[in-house]
Amino acid sequence: MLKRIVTIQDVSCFGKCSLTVALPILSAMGLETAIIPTAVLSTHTGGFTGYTFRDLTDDISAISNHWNKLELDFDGIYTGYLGSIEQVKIVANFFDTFKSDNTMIVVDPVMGDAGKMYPGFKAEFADEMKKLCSKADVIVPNMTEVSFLLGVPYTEEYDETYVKDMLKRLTDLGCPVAVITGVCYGDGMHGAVAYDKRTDKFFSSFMPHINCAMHGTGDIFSSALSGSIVKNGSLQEALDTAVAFTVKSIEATLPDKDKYWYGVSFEKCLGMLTE
Ligand code: PXL
Repeated sequence: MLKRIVTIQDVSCFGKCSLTVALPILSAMGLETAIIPTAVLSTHTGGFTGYTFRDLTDDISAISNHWNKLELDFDGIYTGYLGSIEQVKIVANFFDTFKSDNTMIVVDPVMGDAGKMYPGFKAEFADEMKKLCSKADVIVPNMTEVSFLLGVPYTEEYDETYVKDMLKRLTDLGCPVAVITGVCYGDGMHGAVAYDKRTDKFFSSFMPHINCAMHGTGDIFSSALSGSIVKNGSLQEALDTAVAFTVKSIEATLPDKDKYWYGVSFEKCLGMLTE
């Protein structure tokens, strides 16, 4: 039987991130994938200027109300980029309506990268995002988002002890599992580290670091992680799948990276996920 996931994030019509990445990845993994688009932008905001932004906040509750009447249920709910504090509150209500004992909620608290918030985000957004994280089963911040969620300074100089401490503090927000993405201890490896508060166990997956920052890698990672967790339930397997798929996708982009500066050529690697 197909498992069913709904992913809630924006449509960036050009540029390969959020829904245009999540939908193909989750479908390739063999999940029935429903979507709720939270906004439609002509491009993403990372490197493009003059983009359009149509807010779909009112549609989120309307879609949710219709689905509630249809008595739809989901094995997974995965949220990414949300454009306003109001949207985060509405998504929290969506969790309350659709969460059952069998629903795995993954929140990627998309807010920024490389120590900075994305355009249009303000500090108060992080407070609302913290509340959404408290309702999740798994949260997937990068180091920048960790700093906004926990109110600690952003740093690129850290060690394993620091990451483990941050993970424990993230689960204190209320979610049983936290995953930090884009972890690099300066030893030539790059990957993700996770903590499961219920068993007090840490997990990690690393591959050799590729020294090239690309847009959309976080969404690729979170999509593959969410798909794997909903399908199989194993955190270690999900980390390995998401790290390998993200790294292979980055590698596949390198030959044409100047032409495709706006996104990752993950399409070349989708076959890894269909097996
Ligand atoms: O990849 C995260 C993301 C999602 N959606 C939009 C963005 C970004 C990052 O810049 O601009 C619209």
